[in-house]
Amino acid sequence: MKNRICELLNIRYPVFQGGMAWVATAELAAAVSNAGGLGIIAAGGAEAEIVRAEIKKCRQLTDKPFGVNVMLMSPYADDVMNMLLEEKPAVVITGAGNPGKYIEPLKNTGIKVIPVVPSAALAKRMEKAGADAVVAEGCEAGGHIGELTTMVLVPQVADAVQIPVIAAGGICNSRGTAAVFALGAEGIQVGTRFICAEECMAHINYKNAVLKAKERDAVVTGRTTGAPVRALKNELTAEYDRLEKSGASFEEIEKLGMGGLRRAFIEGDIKTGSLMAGQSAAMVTEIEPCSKIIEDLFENIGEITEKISTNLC
Ligand code: TUI
Repeated sequence: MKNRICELLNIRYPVFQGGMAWVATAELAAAVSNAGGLGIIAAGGAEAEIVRAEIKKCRQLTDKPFGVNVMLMSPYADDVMNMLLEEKPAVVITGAGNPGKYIEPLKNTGIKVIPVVPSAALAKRMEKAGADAVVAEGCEAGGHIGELTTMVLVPQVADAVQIPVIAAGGICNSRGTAAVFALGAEGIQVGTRFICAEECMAHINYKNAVLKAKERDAVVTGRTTGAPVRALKNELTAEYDRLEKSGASFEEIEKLGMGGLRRAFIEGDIKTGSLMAGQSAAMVTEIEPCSKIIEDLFENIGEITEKISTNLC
């Protein structure tokens, strides 16, 4: 394929692997980049030197471009950004906040900057500040989410900016790809399906929980604290709900979640771990190599669009 995203980033397929905290390691990112997409290492809540080591590992595993996702709620976000100015990955993707102050230094270093936005208003601000593209992420996504669905967010962002838009949230197959391209996207970001990639280092229990998930299993907690998170329903999400309803403080609720991702990813604790995943978990049914996942995301797009034309007349 050849479109603005492929040309901007020098990649074969306009697909980003979501920057999932803990899940998006050097191994996963390198496998995605080697398969022609954009692999992304997630900084999550990690210290800068840990992220630097992942970048170095990724460079051992691929000579293709890859990105680093910086979660702006992390206490280490400033340190991570300073480290990235030295390491110069091809792309920095930001999430969970406004990256305004970082855009200029990153761009001056030759790094492409692609913020995740939950609204058209923020997309416009990011374009003005010099972003190269934006990821419009709907609330079908896993992890920390905004308010709007992919269906209404993507067309509004696509109309609001001239820079390319990558759609995220709920996309896990070629029908999803065709749908968001119809909404104005020029690329896709896929998270949940890559949890079940062969090259993903997540504990097998976490992968199996995604494979087993049904359509209503990826639930949102934390709406009252202002930091809603979508994850697979388990004892942890039930306890979150209970605490929220009891009027517990933000700190108390935060404490409950600490270490949850680690428990899920490393220990395979599917009861009390945080199994962040999007609504598309219900459509993920196999553990496969990244190359197969990427091919499948762009398979038969011609047939799908033909079917749309037939159904419309
Ligand atoms: O960032 C994500 N998803 C994430 S981050 C994460 S790590 C975490 N761990 C524990 C608790 C909470 C998070 C897990 N999943 N997605 C991108 C995203 N960015 N979604 C929403 C936003 C966002 C929200 C507000 C981006 C910008 C924004 O700006 C607000 C402002 O300041 O204008």
